[in-house]
Amino acid sequence: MSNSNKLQLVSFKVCPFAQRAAIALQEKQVAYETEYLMPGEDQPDWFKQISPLGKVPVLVVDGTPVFESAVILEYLDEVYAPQLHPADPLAKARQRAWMEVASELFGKQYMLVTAKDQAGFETAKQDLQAGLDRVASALSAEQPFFNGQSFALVDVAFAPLFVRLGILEKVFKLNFQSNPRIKAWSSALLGKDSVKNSVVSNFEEVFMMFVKKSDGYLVNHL
Ligand SMILES: N[C@@H](CCC(=O)N[C@@H](CS)C(=O)NCC(=O)O)C(=O)O
Repeated sequence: MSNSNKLQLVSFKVCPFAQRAAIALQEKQVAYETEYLMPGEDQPDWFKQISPLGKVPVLVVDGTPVFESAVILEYLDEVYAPQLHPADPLAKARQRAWMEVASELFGKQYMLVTAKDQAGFETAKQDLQAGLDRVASALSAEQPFFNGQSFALVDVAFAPLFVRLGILEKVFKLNFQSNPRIKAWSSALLGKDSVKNSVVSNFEEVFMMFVKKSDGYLVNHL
């Protein structure tokens, strides 16, 4: 175990997968540098060499690249305290599985923003709501986090979704949080310093620029 690795996070400012890594680093109070690339551009050769799938995030640990956000989270959780995954293998397996659901919902949220027509927008909205309803049924009855009182890696995985939904709800008068348990979870996640400090200070502006640039049904009709 080493706490003195030099860490560099390669990221896009709007990427929810990259935000996960930043939240875990913040939560564990680990020093790191962030290198922001621009989405949709031909990326530099050094990035192509360290990212086999051509995607962010990549966490470079003393020169060794680690890619895929869930893998990065698990690496950070093994090396840096506090441990955020449950120790019990079954509880851990279950939460890893729900982290995959979060990734799926990032995709639905992306489709909500980028859908070009009403049908695509409505489908994405329904899929997102249905997904949130499924997640609600998996949450602990005890509030506020996924497991109740303790903030876990599964909460890290979902938090970027709620950051973006919060902005979309405010700007476009949408409502994805009619379920009180989801609402309490979302509020608790958005209130955490690690979540607030995991994005650039003008994140809402940056995210809304991405929404406008997407030129979808959402920005043109709502
Ligand atoms: N499964 C990957 C997904 C990462 C991903 O989709 N990243 C997007 C940005 S949010 C990306 O880099 N896409 C390539 C591009 O836009 O050029 C993970 O969990 O890290």
